Amino acid sequence: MVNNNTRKITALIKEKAGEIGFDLVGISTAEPFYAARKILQERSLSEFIANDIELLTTPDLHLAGVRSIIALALSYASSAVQMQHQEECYISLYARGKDYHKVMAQKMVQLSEFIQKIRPGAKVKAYSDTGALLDRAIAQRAGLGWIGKNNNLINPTYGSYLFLGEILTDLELAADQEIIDRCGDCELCLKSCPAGALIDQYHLEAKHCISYLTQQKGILPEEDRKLIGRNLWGCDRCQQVCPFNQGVPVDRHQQFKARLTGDIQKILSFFKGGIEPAWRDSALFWQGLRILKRNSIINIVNSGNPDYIPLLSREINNPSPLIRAYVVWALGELDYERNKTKLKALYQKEREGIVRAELAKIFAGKNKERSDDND
Ligand code: B12
Ligand code: SF4
Ligand code: SF4
Repeated sequence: MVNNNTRKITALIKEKAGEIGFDLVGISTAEPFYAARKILQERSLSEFIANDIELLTTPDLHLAGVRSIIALALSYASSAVQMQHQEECYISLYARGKDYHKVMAQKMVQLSEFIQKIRPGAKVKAYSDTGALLDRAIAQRAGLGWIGKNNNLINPTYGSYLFLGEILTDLELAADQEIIDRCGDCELCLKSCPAGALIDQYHLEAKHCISYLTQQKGILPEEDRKLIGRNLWGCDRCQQVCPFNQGVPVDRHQQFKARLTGDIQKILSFFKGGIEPAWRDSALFWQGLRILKRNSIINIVNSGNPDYIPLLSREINNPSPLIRAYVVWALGELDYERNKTKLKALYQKEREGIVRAELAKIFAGKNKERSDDND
């Protein structure tokens, strides 16, 4: 039963959230997310989230006695929506500014402190992409938007370029109404996904998503390298085409203003201890420099531009076997004839299995081409 006192506290918290700078705030009840639980039982989850469906859908397992969840969102919509002319590869909007985990955490601490000031002893626990809870399902129940067919949470005013977070609390707060799904007959996102990762409405096959591939560690199969296309980090295609992202307010937060541009030469010139702070301080750095370099090399191959060969050749003795493996693959792909002497010499001295495997694949492929030509 929501009484006047509950309404008053809820209003105070919402007002404070606005003052702190959150674009959206709503309240969700804290019952388990039964509908999501059912969906998750039929989906394969990526390794970027805990594989524990109970934990993912039961707020009480995160904060004993939880009664309400304060759902929060910050817009990162930017004027730099498409790939810019001078760019060699695309960086998703969410990773062009300051790391949102830090920005969200700082603002959520401010709001949590306020809650404990007005209600001493109140329990609070905050997450933004950091917990084994479903940020989108919580935001949806709190009325911040609906989950679209592209799987993103969409708000009618701000679209889907939103970072989500939540504060669990044992306070009783007045819950908001859910927003009805407005996707209607539209299927633009499904039709535009370059990887075919949206295998059905509301169904993302995470392992095919380009965003997933650019974050996955290690050696990727060749089909996945191709799928990455000209994306250095993440992918925004299914959001770019969404009608609800057209004409939304942009550049609302200084911290998320696009600072990074897809500059392959710059990334390949970085070395451990010599990375520009704006790059280190972005959400794209969480898998480390090696993965960024790997993605740059994949982008070079996908550009098909042999002008990069001298730049790549400088990396042939890189101490990381992962980088060497991708460099030899790239040299073979861009211009085998021009690089074959170099590659064969390398095969004689290379001891690392992953690099030798890439070299062996190149030679086997070329031998096959030759025998096919002779048939
Ligand atoms: C792992 C992860 C990924 C993985 C896998 C994502 C996935 N959907 O499986 C990868 C790396 C691919 C990824 C990509 C992206 N991510 Co991500 N990711 C996460 C993370 C950590 C967990 C999400 C997860 O695995 N959920 C499990 C899946 C099954 O649940 P779900 O995505 O909510 O799916 C719901 C719908 O499918 C819906 N549903 C299913 N069937 C049906 C049917 C009907 C009729 C309806 C209505 C609904 C419905 O119910 C499901 C459960 O709620 C969350 C943070 C968090 N802790 O929640 C961020 C998060 C979801 N990611 C975020 C972002 C920004 C992105 C990218 C846009 C980044 C980019 N530009 O590259 C892309 C978007 C890709 C896309 N189209 O979804 C934001 C989303 C913000 C928003 N507005 O929605 C989050 C919330 C992080 C944050 N706190 O801001 N991500
Ligand atoms: S982020 Fe890119 S690859 Fe992933 S579902 Fe959207 S359009 Fe497809
Ligand atoms: S592109 Fe269309 S179907 Fe996809 S999320 Fe946006 S409105 Fe929904």
